[in-house]
Amino acid sequence: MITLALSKGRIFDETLPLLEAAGIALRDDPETSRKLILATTCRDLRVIIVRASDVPTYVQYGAADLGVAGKDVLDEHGGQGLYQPLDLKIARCRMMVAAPRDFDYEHAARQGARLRVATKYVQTAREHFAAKGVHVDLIKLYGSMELAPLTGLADAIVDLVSTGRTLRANNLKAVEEIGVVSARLIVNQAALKLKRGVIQPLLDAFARATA
Ligand code: PRT
Ligand code: MG
Repeated sequence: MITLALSKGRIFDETLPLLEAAGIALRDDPETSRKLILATTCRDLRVIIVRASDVPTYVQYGAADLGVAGKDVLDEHGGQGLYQPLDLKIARCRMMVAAPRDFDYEHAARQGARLRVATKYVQTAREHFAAKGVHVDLIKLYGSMELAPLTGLADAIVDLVSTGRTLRANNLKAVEEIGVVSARLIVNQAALKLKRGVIQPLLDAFARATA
């Protein structure tokens, strides 16, 4: 038996078609069922539903053999113990710095300046501003980053942007791109060696489905 860790929402929704392309369907619907372990039509595969940011942890410790996680989540986690064979090219977005529409970011983020930045992505933000030579006071948040500059908590935020509608609705603008983000298939390194017979065909099917 192998275990695939997914998170509810866009990761789950966009991974389903890839599983279907591999000839695998789910026996339960996580949106209506309260089950956290879902059976599939493949006897050797089950799916577990965890928080998006917990997917790398489950795979790192081998509680799940495989998982699907955003590059944003993997960068924050660090990727220890994980083999990253595939960019699934799903759940795409961009990691951006954003600030109030009238904020002079160019001036505020010059070398040697000091900036207050609120974000869920502390590692990513720290590396980005260190590379620019900008000192940052990082304020860790767990959600609704957009509120931070509107309430005076921070000058700017680091967050994911897909359509840009959330920024626009809150009088914010993207001022800098940090990188492009998509979801990756991750595999526990030990599981890949011990269960290659079951895992490899699934990797091949995913690779064909994303090609
Ligand atoms: O929601 P929860 O706290 O449980 O976890 P999560 O937010 O990590 O999970 P989820 O399902 O929201 O996101 C899972 C993955 O989807 C992320 O790790 C990203 O890799 C990817 N992804 C792709 C996104 C987006 N697009 C996205 N737009 N994740 C979040 N957003 C948010 C963004 O943070 C912002 O609040 O959507 C808002 C902006 O969207 P637009 O369309 O208004 O620009
Ligand atoms: Mg979310």
